[in-house]
Amino acid sequence: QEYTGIKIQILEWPAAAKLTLDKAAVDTEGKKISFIAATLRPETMYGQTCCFVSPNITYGLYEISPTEIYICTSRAAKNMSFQKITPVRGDAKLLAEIPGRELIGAKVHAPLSVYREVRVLPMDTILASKGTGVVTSVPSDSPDDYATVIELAKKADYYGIDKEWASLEPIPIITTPTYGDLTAVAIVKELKIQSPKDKELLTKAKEIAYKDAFYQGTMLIGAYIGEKVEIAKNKVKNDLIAAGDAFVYNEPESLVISRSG
Ligand code: ZZB
Repeated sequence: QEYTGIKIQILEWPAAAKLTLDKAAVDTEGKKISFIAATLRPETMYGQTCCFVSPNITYGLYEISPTEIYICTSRAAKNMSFQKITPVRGDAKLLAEIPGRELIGAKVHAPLSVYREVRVLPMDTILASKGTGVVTSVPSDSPDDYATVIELAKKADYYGIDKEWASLEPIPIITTPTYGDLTAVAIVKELKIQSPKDKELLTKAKEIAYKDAFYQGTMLIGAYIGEKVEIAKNKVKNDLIAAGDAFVYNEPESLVISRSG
């Protein structure tokens, strides 16, 4: 599986994370520190409304260069180390470990998003065994993301977040003849999905959403307005990479098979 690793840069740490980093004596001064979200949909990055981490996963800060640090699972860092992403082959230098729940509320910059600053929010359904353990939220085009932000806004207190963090409007990114301008919103309604726990329905919704956008979709925003998604996808990806905001991240085949089993 080929993902695009999107760099979602930290602008402001939550207090709990700051404490942990201080204890680990991590020097963050003047460094670019980014969550790495693994996505199959780089063309939807205009519509990012938040960045998800799992409250139940421990993340690592990995030194990528003297000035750059990535946040992801250790499993992903190991994979990256065999893809010329870390300085030393087979090695990712761990600077500190940090529990996902301490990262919630961080203020971040998601490249291309129409929202200049977004927040890190919890997503319970993130798998540690897939991607980087970080998921960027595009509620307009990802049924899982839409179901999750609705749940978070509904039960903000329970999740320990500000309701506004989960209440940014989905942005129309892609239009299709079948589902209109907000594919995920339309499919979640059509399948009567009630919560992020409706696993089977969400799997079905995701498949429909992928196919619909890829084969029928046209871009409504960004540098490739009016172009087919099929074509724009790689152009947006290449632009993100050229700008230093993304890189190609491959997942070993065996892991791709095991995650669905
Ligand atoms: C942004 C995005 C926008 C995504 C969209 C999808 C969609 P797949 O198809 O099963 O391989 N993802 C990445 N890592 C994880 C993880 N560890 N646990 C749970 N979800 C994860 O899933 C790949 C997609 O699932 C990725 O692409 C990511 O969300 C999420 F409009 O990134 B995506 C119809 C889907 N639309």
